[in-house]
Amino acid sequence: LSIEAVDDLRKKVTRFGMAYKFALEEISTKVNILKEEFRLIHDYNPIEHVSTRVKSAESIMNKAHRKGLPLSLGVIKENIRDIAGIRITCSFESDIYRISEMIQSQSDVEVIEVKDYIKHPKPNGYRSLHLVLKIPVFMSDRVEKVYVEMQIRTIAMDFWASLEHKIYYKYDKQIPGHLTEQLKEAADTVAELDRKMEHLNHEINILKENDSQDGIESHAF
Ligand code: 0O2
Repeated sequence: LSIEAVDDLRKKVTRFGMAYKFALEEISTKVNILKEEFRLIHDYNPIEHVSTRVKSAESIMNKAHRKGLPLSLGVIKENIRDIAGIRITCSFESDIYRISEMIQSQSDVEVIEVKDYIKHPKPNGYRSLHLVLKIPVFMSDRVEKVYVEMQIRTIAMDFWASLEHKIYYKYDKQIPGHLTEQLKEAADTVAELDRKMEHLNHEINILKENDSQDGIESHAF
């Protein structure tokens, strides 16, 4: 390769990475707007925590290799759809679907895929709602459409997933059978806890409504 060609490639790769960073900034702004506006209108905050990450170059290359893809920017851009990732943690399961609906209904967001691992948990017990979205990023000379993977889960689901993720890598992706079983049991307990918390929240909301009808003030956290 000539010096010019290497320089051109470097610019392309840098620009490639920037588009994902900008896409995450855009989607984070959308989530923050929902969070603040929802708190103002409904006096309630459905979002506990938000984190974003751009997949590392090494991890992108490993995934491309695993999927048998050639190392071309165009092919990677189209086939690896979780380079930009945003994870939203909520208190209750119903908040997950509320947020998902609000994001999906935005006119500049294209919904590519919805994977509902809450209604259909993975065999290991993993539960979360995954959305693959495509959003426009306005660059200086063009509009770049970028895939973003959004994971929405409860605090309890997140607790389970972070432990499972650590164990998965500790045992080099081969979790011993007795741990797999215990993880599945823990996932069932998490699902039961989420159900109980949802029920409690529902009862508290009814009490709050009755209180406000009786003129008693209540404050949401
Ligand atoms: P990391 O380190 O979190 O980025 P795809 O090949 O993307 O089309 P895939 O990989 O099956 O299909 O996509 P899926 O099912 O939507 O899962 C992608 C991400 O969800 C994973 O990213 C994890 O973050 C999370 N996830 C999925 N299954 C599990 C699970 O069983 N346990 C835990 N802890 N997390 C899970 P990465 O790239 O694997 O990892």
